[in-house]
Amino acid sequence: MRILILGGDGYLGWPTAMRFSARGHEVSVVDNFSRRRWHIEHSTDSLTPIGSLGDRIDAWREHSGHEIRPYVGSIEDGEFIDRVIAETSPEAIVHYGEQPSAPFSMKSRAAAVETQYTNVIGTLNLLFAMRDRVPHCHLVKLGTMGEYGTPNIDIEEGFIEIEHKGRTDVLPFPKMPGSLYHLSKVHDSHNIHFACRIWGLRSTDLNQGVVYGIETEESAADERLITRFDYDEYFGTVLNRFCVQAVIGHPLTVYGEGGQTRGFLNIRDTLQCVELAVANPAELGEYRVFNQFTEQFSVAELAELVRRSAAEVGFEVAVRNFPNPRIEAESHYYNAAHSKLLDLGLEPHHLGEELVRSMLKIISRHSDRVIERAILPRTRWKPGELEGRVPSPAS
Ligand code: NAD
Ligand code: USQ
Repeated sequence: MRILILGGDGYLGWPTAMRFSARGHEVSVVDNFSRRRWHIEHSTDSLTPIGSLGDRIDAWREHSGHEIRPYVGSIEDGEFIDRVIAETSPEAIVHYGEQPSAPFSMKSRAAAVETQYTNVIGTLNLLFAMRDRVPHCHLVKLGTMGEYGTPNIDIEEGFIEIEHKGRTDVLPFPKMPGSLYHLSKVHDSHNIHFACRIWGLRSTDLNQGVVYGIETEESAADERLITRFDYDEYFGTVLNRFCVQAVIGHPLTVYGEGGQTRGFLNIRDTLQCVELAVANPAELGEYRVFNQFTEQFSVAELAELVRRSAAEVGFEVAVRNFPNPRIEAESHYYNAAHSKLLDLGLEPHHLGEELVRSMLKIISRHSDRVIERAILPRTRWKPGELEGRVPSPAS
């Protein structure tokens, strides 16, 4: 198949590009390197030393004999994305090309506007290019479990049957996201659903949980193919952060009570899920939603797992409850359906001590690159709320 990957220089996009390329698909990637730019702006960096996109593509060609075609530019530029779609004529588009961080989206007006502009307008540009150039193409869009928030009822996969005053209908599941980033994904979902209903496009919205892990089959084969791995306040996800903290002897930063429960999955399963979605496309005019995670954990459970696993290999790890910089429920009901990808054949890699120890091992190899100043949270959901309670980065 001709597959276009948006955000192909990112944490998930690069391993996905290699995976499809390894399977013999014709792969093109789009990226504007904004993730690299955001790191430069914050004086932070990926833990893993990643090469430029061009260097990684060269290394992949040398390693596999396969070509990946790069397009450098922003999906916010409608003319650019239209040209790329016309030139590559994709049968499937995997869309990772967005600003993915909740804290980044809450740090300032400028960052919130950039997040919503990149995510919402970028995706809208894409939908128009698809309508005009490749109306049969299947859009596999990365959404997020955080679109739903933490309602006090079971979370369904995208839609819910509602009975109201004696009548019933199947309607989009109510959304109550907890950050302006997560909200941008809700706006995207509405626009994509609209494009399927009105223009007859087809799409799978993958409401993904929090991803952890470093290696995938392809990236493990050659150091030059490693993906980025972030641990800073903005771009590190919780388990990845805890593993880095464990290695450098920083107390694990549990925000608040630690009862916040989310769906999680291994980066290897992200690739499996995306492959399954591409291999089993939605029908023309269909907008479907898969909840993409394999297990639920609370933040406190993850901290305990990391502490236990690290202790076995000689790391003394303290777990500390920090005042929560976010506004979120710290103890709540959470039960989310996630059977659709399993029905398509997903075979989950479950999280356990062995996996955590393998992450600690890789992190240890790069521990001299850790920028400790980037770990403690500075962004508050409600400025002033925690004044004097969130420790300063230096403390
Ligand atoms: P990432 O930042 O590593 O990857 C996104 C890539 O898109 C980056 O390389 C960035 O430079 C690029 N990009 C951003 N704006 C762009 C634009 N306007 N034009 C072209 N390229 C642009 O993030 P990730 O962790 O790989 O996440 C990928 C996607 O998956 C995101 O949409 C994110 O919201 C979603 N997601 C991630 C997770 C997770 O835990 N990592 C969980 C759920 C959903
Ligand atoms: N948390 C801590 N300590 C930390 C970091 C986070 O307790 O050091 C807590 C947060 O308060 C939150 C939970 O851990 O309750 C998850 O936080 P996170 O930063 O790992 O994840 P989140 O902000 O939700 O965002 C990440 C990705 C995003 C994706 C989302 C999936 O960055 O791209 O959409 O996970 S989900 O959470 O299912 O919405």
